Amino acid sequence: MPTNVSPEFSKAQSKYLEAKTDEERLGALKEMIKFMPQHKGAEALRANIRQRFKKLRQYLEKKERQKKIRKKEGIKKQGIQVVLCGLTNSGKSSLLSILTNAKPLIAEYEFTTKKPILGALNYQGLLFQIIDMPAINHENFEQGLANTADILLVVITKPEELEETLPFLEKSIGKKIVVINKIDLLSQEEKRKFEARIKTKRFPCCLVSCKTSEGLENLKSILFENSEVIRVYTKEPGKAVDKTPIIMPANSTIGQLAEKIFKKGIKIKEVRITGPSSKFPNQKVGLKHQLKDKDVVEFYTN
Ligand SMILES: Nc1nc2c(ncn2[C@@H]2O[C@H](COP(=O)(O)OP(=O)(O)O)[C@@H](O)[C@H]2O)c(=O)[nH]1
Ligand SMILES: [Mg+2]
Repeated sequence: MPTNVSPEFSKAQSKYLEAKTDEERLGALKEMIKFMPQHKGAEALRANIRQRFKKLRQYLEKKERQKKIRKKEGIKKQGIQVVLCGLTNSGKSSLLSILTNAKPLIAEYEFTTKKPILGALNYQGLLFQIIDMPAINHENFEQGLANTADILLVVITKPEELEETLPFLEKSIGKKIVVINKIDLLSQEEKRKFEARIKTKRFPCCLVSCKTSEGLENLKSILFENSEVIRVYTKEPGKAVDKTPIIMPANSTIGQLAEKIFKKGIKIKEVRITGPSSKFPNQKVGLKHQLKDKDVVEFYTN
C-alpha cells in the first residue's frame, strides 16, 4: 500500500475499517474514492477501491430490492382482491382514486405509479381490496400479486393494448375483466366497435370514463357478478332478518354456513330457507342444501 496518501484518504480508510454496517462501509469507500491518491503508482489501489465500491453497492441494491419484495408480499388480503393491470397511462391510478378512498399519484407522464397502492371499495355488502399497480411492463410490476388476485381489471384505452397486456397475466388464476377507459374521447361508433372486438374474446367488459364517471356503477356491478361469492342473510326464529349479510363462496352449503357462524358442538335441529334457492318460503332443508345469493336462512338450535 503506498504511503504517500492524503490525510483525508487515511481518515476515510480508518472509517472503512471501523465501519459496523455495509451502509457505513459504502459511505467510507465513497470518501476514499474522492480522496484517492492520483499518482501513477496508485493505479492498482484506485481500481481495487472502485471495484469494492461497485460490488458493495450492487449487493446493497439487491438487498433493498428483496426487502421491498418481501414488504410487498406482505399485503394482507382482505375481502375480494382486485388488481389493476395495464400499460402506463391507461388510467389505473385514476380508477383506484375514483372507486376507493385511496389517493394515488395521477399524471400524464409515464410510470407515475412505482409501487402497489391499496384502496377499499364497499359495494352491496362486499369488501373489495383494490390494488393499483405499476404498469405491466415496469420493473416494479408485481407478478406475484397479479398471479394470485381474485380478479384482474385489465385497463385499456385501445384494442391493441389487450394483446400487449395479456401475456403478462398468463399465470393469473383470477378472473379477468376488461375495462375500456377514457371513453369520453371516443365516438359512439368507436365505442361500439371497441366493445364488440373485446367481447369476441369472451371477456366480461365494461366501458368507463374516469373523467366523466360514466360506466363506473356498471363496473361495480360487473365486479360483484364476477366475485363468485354470495350474500346470505340469517334470521333467528321469531326475530327479524339480520341486515348484515354473511359472505360465502358461491356454491356454499348450509353446512358450511353453519360452520362459519356457530361454535363447534352446537346442535342444529332444523333449518328453514326462504329465497332464490328455496322451492317455497320456509322450506325445510338439510345441511347439504346449496345456497344462492340473497337466501334467508333460519337456524333452529338447542
Ligand atoms: N380523458 C380522460 N383522461 C383520463 C381518464 N382517465 C385517466 N385519464 C388521464 O390519463 C392520465 C394517466 O392516468 P393515470 O391514472 O395516472 O394512469 P396509470 O398510469 O394507468 O395509473 C392522467 O393524465 C389522467 O388524468 C379518462 O377517463 N378520460
Ligand atoms: Mg398509475
